[in-house]
Amino acid sequence: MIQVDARPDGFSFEPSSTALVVIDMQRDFIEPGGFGAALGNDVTPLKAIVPAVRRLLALARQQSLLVIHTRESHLPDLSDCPPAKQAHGLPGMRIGDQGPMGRILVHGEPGNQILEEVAPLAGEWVIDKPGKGMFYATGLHERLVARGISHLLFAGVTTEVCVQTSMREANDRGYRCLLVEEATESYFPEFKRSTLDMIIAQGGIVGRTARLSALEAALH
Ligand code: C5J
Repeated sequence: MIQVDARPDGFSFEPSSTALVVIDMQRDFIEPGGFGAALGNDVTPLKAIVPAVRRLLALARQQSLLVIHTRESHLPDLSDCPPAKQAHGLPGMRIGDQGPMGRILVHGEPGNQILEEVAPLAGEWVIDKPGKGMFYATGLHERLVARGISHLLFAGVTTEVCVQTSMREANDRGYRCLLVEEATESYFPEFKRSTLDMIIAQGGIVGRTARLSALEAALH
């Protein structure tokens, strides 16, 4: 059993029943010139977590953890995008509109791809999700149950949207969850801080958080 020094208290897991989930490390959210930047966000903090996500991926691969990558991604005909979701956002910058890196959040478009630096390797799972959370309309829970996965380590962007939603969905389904602090980021520093605080409040109401160095120390 691996024991990690975490907040608000320790996190223990067996590598064989644990997966690393890397949420939405997509060009459109992270690269200058993508959709996130076009919305007026400073993408620099998101780009800055790439080395930490790479370290985490290396650790997971070394320990033969299941590695899962998600993409926020819709079918080209948007049949999997509820009208209410599409209606959100600024006119001309909505899901399916032509963005700076192809159609926004549409499968197969250049901006929808995962950054090369953290690209999936053969055999790793890539989940295209039409929601913010990774369980909605993806069949992922059934696949994880079949694989005997009970513990999830989380990384990716953005902390308070797709990462937190996925972690809450996972908590409700009975997974034990740990968010790696330096491997997640938001366009809004105060939202990241608040999300970490929310996760660990009340005895770790939706999971635990830990420094990457604590996970590395536990696994070496
Ligand atoms: C957002 C995400 N922020 N991946 N998506 O819309 O968090």
